[in-house]
Amino acid sequence: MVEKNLDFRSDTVTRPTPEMREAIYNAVVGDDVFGEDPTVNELEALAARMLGKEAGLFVTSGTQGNTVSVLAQTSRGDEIILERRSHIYLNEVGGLAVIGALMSRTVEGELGWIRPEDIRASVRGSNIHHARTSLVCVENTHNTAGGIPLTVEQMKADWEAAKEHDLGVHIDGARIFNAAVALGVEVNELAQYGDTVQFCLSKGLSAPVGSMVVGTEELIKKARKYRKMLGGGMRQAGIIAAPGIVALKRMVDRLADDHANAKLLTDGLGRIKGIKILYPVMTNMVYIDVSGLGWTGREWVEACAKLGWKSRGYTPVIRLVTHYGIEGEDIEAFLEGITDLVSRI
Ligand code: TLP
Repeated sequence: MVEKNLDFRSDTVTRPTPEMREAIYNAVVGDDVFGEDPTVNELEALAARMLGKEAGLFVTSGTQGNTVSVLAQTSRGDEIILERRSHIYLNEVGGLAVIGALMSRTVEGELGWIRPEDIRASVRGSNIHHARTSLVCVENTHNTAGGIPLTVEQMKADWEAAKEHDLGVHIDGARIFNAAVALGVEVNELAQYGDTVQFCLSKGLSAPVGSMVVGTEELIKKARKYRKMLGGGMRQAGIIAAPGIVALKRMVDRLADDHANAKLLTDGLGRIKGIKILYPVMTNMVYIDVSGLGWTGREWVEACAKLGWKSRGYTPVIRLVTHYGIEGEDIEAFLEGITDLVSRI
């Protein structure tokens, strides 16, 4: 029986499954800073294998994973290319500048995809006045562009443009498994186009804590050192790595249910006059604009609360995320309730 979690705010709210809780209890642990935690080592090897990389690193969060990946591939004073609404640029507390002393060169993507010609056009030349361009960061799925999965072809095109200029590529793949499931491809087909890939265990995959970074032995060695610098040497971390192993073994295929529920939600909300669906819904995110109802974001949040749901909205544009703990019948009940509330405006 799945514990209900009627919360549209994010897939970060997912709670560990009973199997994860059992794995936590039974985890064999050691000191991970000495490389001696067998459970962490197993998780790192599993993640690397699944994504087709040489090595893996367990980190505390997506933000820490992105930060150590970027640091491993850049030097102070470099410029890096990012999509204008990427999470690394917008939502990671300016760590690039503060920790990496890096400059950001942002480009406008096409539904989150950085066009290869924009990579080529953004690379600095050898002019003595210019910073060195060293890295491109790609986000898949792209969160603020509607949870859109970038295709293998799109990833390949960006990779090729980057490599023409000897740039590194980092994939912020917080939800790369959602992308793979939605596209019907193996995750390593997407991951092959990143020198480093960060993905989250604690979002749709429902582990309570943590993310992974995967890449070459050399890059992971550097990233591990930066993780230590940032306070991410976690000692008996097998306790939190154990549910990550369950996440990778058991929770990937079910992401298709979250995507189906997002579609169900989209179809229902799309039938309500005054609610506008903002992006194609391909994974577990639905962005809507409720201003056509005459509602603010706050009024939407209050309406959801009346129905027993948590939602988040600072503006009339709302992101609804489906995840473990939300079933099709919950979405149907929500749609019935919200349709009724709207009809009484
Ligand atoms: N995203 C969170 C919030 O920070 C917005 C969410 O609710 O979606 N990359 C991407 C694409 C992300 O969406 C997130 C988290 C991260 C990185 C950072 O992960 P954490 O929160 O583990 O540091």
